[in-house]
Amino acid sequence: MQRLEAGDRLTILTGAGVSAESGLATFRGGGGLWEGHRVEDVATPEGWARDPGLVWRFYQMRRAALGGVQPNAAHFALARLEQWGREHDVRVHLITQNVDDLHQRAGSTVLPMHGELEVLRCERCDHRVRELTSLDEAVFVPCPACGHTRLRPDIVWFGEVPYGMDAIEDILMNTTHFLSAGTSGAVWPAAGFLHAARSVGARTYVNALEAPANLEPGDRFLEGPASQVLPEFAARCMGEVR
Ligand code: BV8
Repeated sequence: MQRLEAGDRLTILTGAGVSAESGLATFRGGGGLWEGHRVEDVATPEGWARDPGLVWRFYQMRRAALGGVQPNAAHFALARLEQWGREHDVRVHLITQNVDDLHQRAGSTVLPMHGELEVLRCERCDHRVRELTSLDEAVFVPCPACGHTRLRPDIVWFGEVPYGMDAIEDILMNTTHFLSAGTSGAVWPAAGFLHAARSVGARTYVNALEAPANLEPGDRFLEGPASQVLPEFAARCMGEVR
């Protein structure tokens, strides 16, 4: 990874692996979040319609967990890189699949394409509430705008269209460098961003503990924990190490 030059544009996509060392479980592999729960039951609109209480408990547990975790060195490295970019005419875009608030708390500007645990949304009037105070797993939150009985998590479930896709397409078409970090490349359309960046000639880098499903020979694989790999990646981008 050479030092980024003025005019370069770095796009970063993160997944659950970047938050793993902060103590938030990833989705696949041992101890993943989905254990004990079928995806269809807790992360689809059909699951919500079928058993809203189960889905609400699953998300209230994760909303409550945010209060007990902190950003790790990976989050802080990406926030520092964005700040450096502002001072050196390098545009850094951070797109995350994660629904936790750790990138934001580390100081990054984030495009949360799968939504945010902090936000609740009304299915009837589309009113949104950003709060982490209502955490009772047994009590739904009524809509303060229209009185609908229960707000849903403002999370993009399977079968729903991710947020920011138009902006993301523009970002990918103009990127010169792309980093995929902490994602298994199993969920689409996010898994297709690496190939899209490569197809416009971007230099592509991938950090994970093992080769993700969408890794291709042209990608530079940076194996290892994000809390070690990303600070070094950022330092190289900023020319702090050769
Ligand atoms: C859509 C919110 C149409 C929920 C999430 C067949 C083929 C292709 C696609 C499909 C298909 N059938 C169905 C689809 C579409 C479907 C899909 O992709 N299904 C998959 C399972 C096959 N996708 C959708 O439905 C999407 N919508 O397609 O709409 C459309 C599309 C485009 C334009 C218009 C219309 C919506 C998908 C969103 C689902 N919601 N999240 C919630 O979070 O509660 S996805 C969920 O999985 C999370 O967001 C998570 O981020 C994401 C991906 O998981 P990862 O982040 O990658 O985490 P994972 O555990 O898998 O991997 C961890 C990685 O970290 C590993 O690589 C590991 O090595 C690494 N790691 C671990 N520790 C560390 C580490 N790396 C570094 N350091 C560490 N310490």
